[in-house]
Amino acid sequence: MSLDARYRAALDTAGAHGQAHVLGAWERLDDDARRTLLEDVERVDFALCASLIGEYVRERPRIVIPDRIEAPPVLNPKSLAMSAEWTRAWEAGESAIREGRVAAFTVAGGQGTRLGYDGPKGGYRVSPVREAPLFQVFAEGLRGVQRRFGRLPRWYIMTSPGNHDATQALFEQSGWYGLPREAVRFFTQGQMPAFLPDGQIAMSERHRIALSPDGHGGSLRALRDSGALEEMRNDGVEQISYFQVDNPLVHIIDPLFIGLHLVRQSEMSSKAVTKASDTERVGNFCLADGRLCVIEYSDLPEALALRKNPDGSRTFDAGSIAIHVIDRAFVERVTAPGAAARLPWHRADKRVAVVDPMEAAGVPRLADVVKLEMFVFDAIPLARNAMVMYTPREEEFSPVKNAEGADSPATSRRDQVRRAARWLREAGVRVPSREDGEPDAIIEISPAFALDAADLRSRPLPGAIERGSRVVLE
Ligand code: UD2
Repeated sequence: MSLDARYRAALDTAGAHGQAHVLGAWERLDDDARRTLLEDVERVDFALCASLIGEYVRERPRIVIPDRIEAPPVLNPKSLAMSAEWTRAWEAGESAIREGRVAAFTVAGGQGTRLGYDGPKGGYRVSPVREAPLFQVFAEGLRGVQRRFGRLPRWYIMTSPGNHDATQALFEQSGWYGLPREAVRFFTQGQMPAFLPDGQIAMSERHRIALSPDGHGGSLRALRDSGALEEMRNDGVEQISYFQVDNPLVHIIDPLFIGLHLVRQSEMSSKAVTKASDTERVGNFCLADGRLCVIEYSDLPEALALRKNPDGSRTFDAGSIAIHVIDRAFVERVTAPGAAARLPWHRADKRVAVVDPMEAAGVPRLADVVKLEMFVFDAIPLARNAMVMYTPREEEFSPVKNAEGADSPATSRRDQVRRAARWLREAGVRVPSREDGEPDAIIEISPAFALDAADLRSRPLPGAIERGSRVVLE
């Protein structure tokens, strides 16, 4: 189609939804800028925007907390140890992995602004000795799965238009982090425009719509739109092992978790940690009107966050760490055209530089805008038999989110070393301690070498770690 025909079609659609201003600078743009603008405009679902503006932009959506809200049942896998269900779950999980019915899935489309790192977060060098990037740690986890179960799971990675090329370049430059090229599949998530308070779509430049990723909840429809779901179905993938790009401790494919998901016939299962504080910045598992759901920390009323049980323990104590097993068929169901249940949107208020495309000068000014995102955990209440199980924080959760303080590179490296020391001690290796109790060595265990403490016991190990040394088991 010619540029002019595309322009007329775009103007028709945008105009029909009261957003013709997005093309307001057309006459003042050269052809390159026109092409870029059309690409942006063609990415916008104007009908969807129109349906959301009233509810989420002009009005501030009311966060409705149901009257009947309770702590959910959270499975503690330790309490099942050696039971018949435990044995069945192990068998079911291991066979699913061996038979190639499980794919790994990383959501890596976020903008990672808090860490202050320039580039896709998966390229961040996170490991304590080798300084391996997050993507490498996950790739080694997949190789560990292959070593232990005889099958290399396919790895799906969701990027966003803003970091897609840079992410793919990281893989190319690193030789696909040691994986066969065909084991890794990328796809790009959708975007949503930011809105001015009156509902007008905001422009970041006169030829650019202020677009940002539509949240990790957008991963479900991106799985569908990209063809990944169909590919999974053709390849016999039934379960998707979902995790975020920022947590190097994640057990990317966990046979027991997958097995419990299967024996309990859950469509979407989640891992939780005991919260570190009443108001820790993680989602809270709740039972709302009898259905399992997650309420984000920012939406949970303080009274509920602080609520205690008669014995003094915290009522809402199960924090979401964004690790899930999701049935491929469930994603197909909730993303089917015309599906009855859809994920809600969440509003975030930001202050960003915008331009008025109708003004000849197009000088940027700071403005309040509304961004809309979907969260993947909002799919939990739509799932049959949704299940949540505890995992020890020190075993599986130490994300890199902030440059300093909590959830920073320093705390994540510390936790990687602590876990490595614990696994080694459990395997009978002597690990020296400092006076403050921390391991007196910097130790790194590649997930290719061992996936967990039990796996480590079957590997060739030294008798002791030397005080003050730097050790890598890979
Ligand atoms: C998320 C959860 C929080 C808790 C915590 C655990 C939300 C709203 N909160 O908090 O409950 O589980 O993680 O670490 O989810 N991403 C995309 N596309 C997007 C937005 C995000 O792929 O459009 C990815 C991003 O690359 C990252 C992950 O989602 O891997 C989490 O994003 P975040 O850092 O915005 O979430 P956070 O830390 O606020």
